[in-house]
Amino acid sequence: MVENYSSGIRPDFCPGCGNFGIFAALTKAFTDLKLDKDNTMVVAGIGCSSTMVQAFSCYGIHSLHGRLLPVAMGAKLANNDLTVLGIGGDGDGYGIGSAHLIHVARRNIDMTYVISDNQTYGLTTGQTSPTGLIGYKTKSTPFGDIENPLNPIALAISAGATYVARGFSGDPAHLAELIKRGISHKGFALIDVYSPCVTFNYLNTYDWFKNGVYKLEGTGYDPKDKHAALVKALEPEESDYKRLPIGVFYEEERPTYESMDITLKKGPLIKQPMPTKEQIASFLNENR
Ligand SMILES: Cc1ncc(C[n+]2csc(CCOP(=O)(O)OP(=O)(O)O)c2C)c(N)n1
Repeated sequence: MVENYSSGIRPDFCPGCGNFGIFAALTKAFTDLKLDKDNTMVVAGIGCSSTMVQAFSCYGIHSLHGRLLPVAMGAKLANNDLTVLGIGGDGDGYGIGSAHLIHVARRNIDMTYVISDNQTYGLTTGQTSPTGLIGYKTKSTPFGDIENPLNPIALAISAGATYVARGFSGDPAHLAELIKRGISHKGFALIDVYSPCVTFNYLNTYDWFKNGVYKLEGTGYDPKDKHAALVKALEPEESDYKRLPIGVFYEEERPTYESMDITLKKGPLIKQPMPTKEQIASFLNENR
């Protein structure tokens, strides 16, 4: 039987929003991987992109702005048999939530984080975000953005993420393959998705992306080489955003946090017996 991952709630993005492509790619990835709905959890932050958590019929939490990673990590550590995904915007993940990103990446928690990177705070009606480009005019930067944009791919690789990819919401079939590979990867997978905000971002439009994106696959690029990955991550800024590589930048096999944690080696926490009152009391006494 083909699982239906739709909750029946339709995402209410603006017509033409890139998030539709991300939603389609996620649905395709879930379907192709035949994910068990009872064993899958999607955790979202707050933002337009985050609202898509409601459209899936697996477990889901709409958490706080910038706090999806601590919630997702908590879920994974409570039950490391779960397939955990995070979905949110660039403001959520690279702004208010950026410190969490660094530490979840270095711990190599086994989860997949898909970021809808529209270079804008969509839900709050179009302020510039940490990935907004210099010169980008918004309500918060009426004379153009003067802050250097953050490079999410370089950040994730240097922080220790073991799967780092970038897709384009205008190519959902390609994006679905990146998401499938990210979910199948054992460790922390970050998938940054170039995604036009047609309502508030008149700089990074579909045409702007289409003129720059090209696929790494088939170029002879080796995603196992960390140095090459960091050089490749710099390509957009060094080409003045004329060349925008998409595909897998980096992939490494490294033990996950869960596989090394002494308690989780005994199995998922939720399947382990609760400590007795006496055990807790003796533990507290020992550590006085
Ligand atoms: C702690 C906190 N600060 C600020 C906000 C207001 N807020 C809600 S969504 C958002 C930014 C949304 O942008 P992004 O994360 O890029 O997602 P998008 O809407 O573009 O998908 C902000 C600043 C909030 N909800 N909570």
